[in-house]
Amino acid sequence: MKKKYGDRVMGEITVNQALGGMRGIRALFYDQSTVDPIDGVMFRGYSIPEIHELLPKLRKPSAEDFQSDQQPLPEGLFFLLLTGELPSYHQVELIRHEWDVRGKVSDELINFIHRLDNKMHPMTMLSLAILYEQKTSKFAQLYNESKLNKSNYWEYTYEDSVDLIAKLPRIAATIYRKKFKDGKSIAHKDGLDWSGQLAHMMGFEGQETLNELLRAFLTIHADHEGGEVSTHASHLVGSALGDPYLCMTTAYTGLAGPLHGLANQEVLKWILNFVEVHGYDVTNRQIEDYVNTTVLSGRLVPGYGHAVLRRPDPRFLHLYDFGNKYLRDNEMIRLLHQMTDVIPRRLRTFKNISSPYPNVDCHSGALLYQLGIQEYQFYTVLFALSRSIGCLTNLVWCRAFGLPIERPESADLAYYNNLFQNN
Ligand code: AMX
Repeated sequence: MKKKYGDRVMGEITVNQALGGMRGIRALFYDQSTVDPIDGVMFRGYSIPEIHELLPKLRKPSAEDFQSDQQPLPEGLFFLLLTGELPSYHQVELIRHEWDVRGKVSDELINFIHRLDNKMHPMTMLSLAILYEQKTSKFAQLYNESKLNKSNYWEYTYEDSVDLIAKLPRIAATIYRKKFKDGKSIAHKDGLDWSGQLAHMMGFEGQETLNELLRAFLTIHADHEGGEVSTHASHLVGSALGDPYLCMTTAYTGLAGPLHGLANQEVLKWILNFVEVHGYDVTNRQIEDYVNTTVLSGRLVPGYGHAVLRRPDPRFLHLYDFGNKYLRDNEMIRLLHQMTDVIPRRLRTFKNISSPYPNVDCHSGALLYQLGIQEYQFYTVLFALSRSIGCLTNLVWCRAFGLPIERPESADLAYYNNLFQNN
C-alpha cells in the first residue's frame, strides 16, 4: 500500500477539525473494526446482529437448542478480531481452556488490590492493578534483556495480551468483592468460560440470565474502530513500544472519563435521581422537563449522543432486545424504554447536538442493576474487560505490521492566524 499509493493525497483538513477534536479526519489505520454512522460497528465486516447469530455460544448447538437464542462468547470475538475468521465451536473451546489456565493470579497481586484505598473508583483500582502486574510482561523483560528482534515483537505482545486478558475476570472480581462486598475472594472454578468465571468469582454463579447478559456485554463492547479514546490511547502508547500492560492502563484511564466509558454508570445515576423524585410511573412531559433541566444547567444527558453514529447504536438495540426478552415487565426497564422514545425527540430540539440517539451506555446499566449488579461504579470495569479484547488484538497486529511511533504535529494559535492572514 505504501509503495503503490504512499504519496497520494487523501483529503483536506479544516480549522474546525484541527481545533475540534479532529472529528472526521481519517488518518488512522485500524483493521479490527469499522464504524458506519448509520449501521454502527462492524467487527471484521460482521455487524452486531451477525455476530449474535454466527459466533459460537456456551452450549453446543443441537437441533432442539437453536443457538442464536444464546449470547455469543467474547472468546469467539477475540478469535474473529485477531484472525479475521469466524471461529468454530471447538476453536472457542480451546481459547476458553487456555484463558482459564493462564488466568491464575498471584497472591501478591491480590494482596496489592486489598491494600488499595476503598475510596478509590474501581477503574482506578483496575488501572493500578494492571500497572502493578506490568512486572510480569514477557515483552518488557525480553526487550530489557536485548533478546527481542523487531520480527518477533508481535509474538511476545500476543503472549502478554493473552495473559492479561485471561487474568482480568479474577482481578475485576477481586476489586468488586473488596470494594462492595465483604472482601473475601471466591475461589476460581475450573472449566468456566471467561464471563462465567467473572460472574462466579463476583458471587453470581447460577444466575443464568445475568451470565448471558455478561456474555453479551463483554462481546459487544470489545471494539469500536481505532479513534475512540480508549482504543486510540492504547494504540498511541503501543506505538512507543509500550508493553500490553502499559497500553491497557492507558486505555482504562481513557475509558474512565464520563464522556466515554464512565457514561454507563452516569446513566444509572441520572435515572435513579429521576426515580427518587417521580417514581417509575411517569408522563412523557416529566421526562422532557428532566432533560431540559439537565441540558439548560450545562450538564449532559448521559447515554445519548455520539461523535460518529447518527442513528441509535446497534449495540444499544441489542441490549434493548435483551431487556424486552428477559425483563419486559420490569418497572425500570419499562421506564428506560419510555425514555429512549422521548429523549431523542427532546434532544433534537437543541440545535448544537449532532446526534440525539441512545448510545451503547444507555441501556447496559439498567439491565445489570435489575439482574443484581447494583454497584454502578463497577459498570465501567466491565466495559474495560471487553475493550481489552479490541485494544490488544490491534496491538498484536501493530507489532506484526511494524507500525512506527505515532507523532502528529501541533501548532499554536499564531500559526493558524498567520496561515490565513497571508492567504
Ligand atoms: N447531552 C447534552 N449535551 C450534549 C449531548 C448530551 N447527551 N451530546 C452532545 N451534547 C452537546 C455537546 O456537549 C456539545 O456542546 P457544546 O456545543 O456546548 O460544545 C454539542 O452538543 C455538540 O456535541 P456533538 O457534536 O453532538 O457531540 P460530540 O461529538 O462533541 O460528543 C459525546 C459526543 C458522546 C461525547 C456526547 O454526545 C456526550 O457527551 N454524550 C453524553 C455522554 C455519553 O453518553 N458518552 C458515551 C458515549 C459512548 C461511549 O464512548 N461509551
